[in-house]
Amino acid sequence: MAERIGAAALVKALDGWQAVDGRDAVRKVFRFDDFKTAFAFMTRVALKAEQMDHHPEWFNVYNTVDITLSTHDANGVTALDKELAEYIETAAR
Ligand code: H2B
Repeated sequence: MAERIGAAALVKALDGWQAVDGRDAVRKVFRFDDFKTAFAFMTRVALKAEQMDHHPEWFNVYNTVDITLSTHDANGVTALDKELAEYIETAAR
């Protein structure tokens, strides 16, 4: 099982991610031009998540994708969340 690195380590390493209150998780809200662009982004992230067997908690309304990352098996933020967050940053550009 992946070791916990904690939300603070990921927040320090990556732009715009914030620690979630009350649990060891990180969150960032992404906004796109429209639904089509947001959903294309989600598709890229979904394929990566399947490859990793590591999945985001996310909520989409039109052009906004609200993403929370945590490793449920570890009950906190691990290197898997960092790897997925790094991918998400490249996929959002
Ligand atoms: N995603 C996340 N974020 N954390 C997990 O612990 C996790 C997962 N575990 N995706 C995987 C799937 C597990 O539930 C399955 C059974 O492999």
